[in-house]
Parts: sequence; structure tokens; C-alpha cells
Amino acid sequence: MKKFGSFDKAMALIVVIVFGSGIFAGFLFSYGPLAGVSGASGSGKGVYQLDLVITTENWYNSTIGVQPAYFVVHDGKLITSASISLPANVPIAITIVNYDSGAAVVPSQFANVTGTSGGAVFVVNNTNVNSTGKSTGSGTVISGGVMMSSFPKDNIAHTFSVFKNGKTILNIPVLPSTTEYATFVLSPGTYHWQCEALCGSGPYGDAGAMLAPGWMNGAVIVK
Ligand SMILES: [Cu+2]
Repeated sequence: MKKFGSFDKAMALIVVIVFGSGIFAGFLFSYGPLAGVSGASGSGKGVYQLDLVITTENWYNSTIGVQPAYFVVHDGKLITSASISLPANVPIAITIVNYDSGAAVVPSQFANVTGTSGGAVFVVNNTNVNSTGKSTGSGTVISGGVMMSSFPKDNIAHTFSVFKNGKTILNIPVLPSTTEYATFVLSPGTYHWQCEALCGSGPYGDAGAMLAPGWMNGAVIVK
């Protein structure tokens, strides 16, 4: 075991542990990056980390070409999001890394956050230079990061929306080219997740990925 003699090294280690393990999202319990970083060593206990990545250049078929898709990060790999298993009654810290720079049409009720702690999402700075918000000037341009509970409905790329018996349990709108953090808790059961932004193919954007499990919808099994 290596000993860390200096404060700097200890802090560096903490930063590596916090960011490297994905526990960073746990800071949402205390609603602020500073509070979270200082309390991160304890806040990871009992928190389940769900890391999702949205990429755009995924080959769908020869008619449609490429489509966007959600993936789950598991053991350092991207795996299908067709069925997401989560523990029941445990805080789920979700991280959504969105590489999609374009916005899609979203019904207005899905522009608001539902079901997260504090009814909000922590949104971190646009990650692509050419993202919609920056290139048009009409979108949401975030300096650093900010807590958001309602989003501009014309500047949402995707949503991570979870339903049970037709009821919206969770709704996280995802801005173009951002990373978002939130926490939520689910009771046992079988849920359905769906992106509510019309990000697929066809004249209305409601085909292709929107209809395909593991692309823009799937099951959420909570037990
Ligand atoms: Cu989508």
C-alpha cells in the first residue's frame, strides 16, 4: 500500500476515485458540486450508478442508415439498453453522456423534469463545439454546470422517460451535447423507458430508433 504524504496527492486520489468510479453524480444529494466532492467518500454507499451514453452514428439498416441510440456502460463496455436492470428502493445516480448535438421535437410535457431528487437535473456544459445551442445562439448555452427543472422544448435532443401503467414515473430531458446527472428511486416492478424526443427516422421522426428496443426505448426491470 502506497502512502500519500501530501495533501495534494490525497486530493488527487479523491478526485480520481470520485470521477473514476462515477460516484460524482452522488453530489446531487447535497445539491452542489463543492458539497458533493467533500462528502463523496460517504455518499457512494448504497447508491447504484447507472451510466448511459447516447451516440448518433449507429448503423440501423440500409433504408434508414444511421440512428441515435442509448447504451448502458457496463464493465467498461457499451451494452444494449433494451433491458435495464436496477435495484429497488435504492438511490439510483444516473449519468447521461449525450454526444448528439442536434435538437428534436418534444411534446411540451416532456420538457419538464419528473421524478428526480429535487425535481431537477444537473446539466454540465455543452461538450461539442458545434452543438445546437452554441451554433445557433437560440439554444441553451451553459457555462460550467447548472441545476435545471424545466428545459426549452426546442432545444432537447433526447429524453430518458420511464413509465409504469401509462404513468410518467421519471422524465429527464437531455440537452444537445451535454452530460447530465440526477438521482431517483424506483419501487419494484417492470417499467418501460422511451425517449420522447422525435429523434428517429421518417417524416415525423417517430420511426426507426424510436420504435426499436435498445435504441430509443426498452424495459426497466427493478427488483
Ligand atoms: Cu431520442
